[in-house]
Amino acid sequence: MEQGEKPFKAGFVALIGRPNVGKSTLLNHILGTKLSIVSPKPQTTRMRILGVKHEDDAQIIFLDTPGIQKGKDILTKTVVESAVASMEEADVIVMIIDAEKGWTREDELILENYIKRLNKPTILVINKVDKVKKDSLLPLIEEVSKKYDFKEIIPLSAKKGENIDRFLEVLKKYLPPSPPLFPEDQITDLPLKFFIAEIIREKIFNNIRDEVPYSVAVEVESIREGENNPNILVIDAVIYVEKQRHKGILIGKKGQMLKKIGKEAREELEYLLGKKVYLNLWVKVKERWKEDARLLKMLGYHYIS
Ligand SMILES: Nc1nc2c(ncn2[C@@H]2O[C@H](COP(=O)(O)OP(=O)(O)OP(=O)(O)O)[C@@H](O)[C@H]2O)c(=O)[nH]1
Ligand SMILES: [Mg+2]
Repeated sequence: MEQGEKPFKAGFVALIGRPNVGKSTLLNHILGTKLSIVSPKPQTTRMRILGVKHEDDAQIIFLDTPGIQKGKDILTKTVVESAVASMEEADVIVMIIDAEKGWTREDELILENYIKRLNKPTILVINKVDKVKKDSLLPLIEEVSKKYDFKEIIPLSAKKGENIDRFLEVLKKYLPPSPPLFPEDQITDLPLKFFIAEIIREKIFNNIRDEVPYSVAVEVESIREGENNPNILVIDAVIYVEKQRHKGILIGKKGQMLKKIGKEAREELEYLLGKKVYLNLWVKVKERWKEDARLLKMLGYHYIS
């Protein structure tokens, strides 16, 4: 390092907030690729998703987390636990709220139960500013600034990409000086089979209404190269549902729904992986899979206390 040059910085940044505020959308926008799945429904993300933003002067390691919520089943406890573990691991916490919804009771609980206790540098992001009039922002900024000693309050739009450059510049201020922690060409630690399972789950979230997506877990059983052709990936995956009637809805009339989900997942995987994909999907009923600790672990939902 030459004299006067700023030191390289690297550190972990946890994206925290209640479900549906746009945490995963923000991560994807920053990385410029789809890494974490997104849907209009709450409780989409179920595991911590690590994404590395490589800059000339810093490495920002984001931890996208499941929305914090109350729930009694082991799955819900496990996913919230993974958000808490990410906060504990982080150098900086980014709490995200929704500009349109304002400061809600759930936001208050996250602040009281987690952020205040951890007492780490915390930045507040007001997301979805594209959905509100600019003059409604000032009162909200004033309101939230009284809640806690946030290091910064940054309004942005994860979807439209507004004000994200400034957000990244601000974040860097709070990262510790450190050499890079990940190799230059690595953007995640998510194993391919979990990534594929997530893309399939996203298509289910985006195609099926009501409670069915919450009844679903996806397990990729095998990924292999095509015989005589390494540019083909053959993927076998099982979709678990809790109830027989969920299976019927998922498969749809004459198998149309499962076909549509399979097609959308295959097309996106081909685009993201740059390979031709054969995707074989099976649907199985497994009652109470959300309570099955062994299966949860196999599905990548780890933090069981
Ligand atoms: N208009 C608008 N919509 C947004 C913005 N950011 C996210 N959304 C939408 O909000 C919904 C939820 O986004 P996600 O990124 O899945 O939210 P999340 O916080 O990761 O949700 P969980 O994983 O369930 O905790 C999706 O329909 C997004 O398209 C934004 O800046 N503006
Ligand atoms: Mg998410």
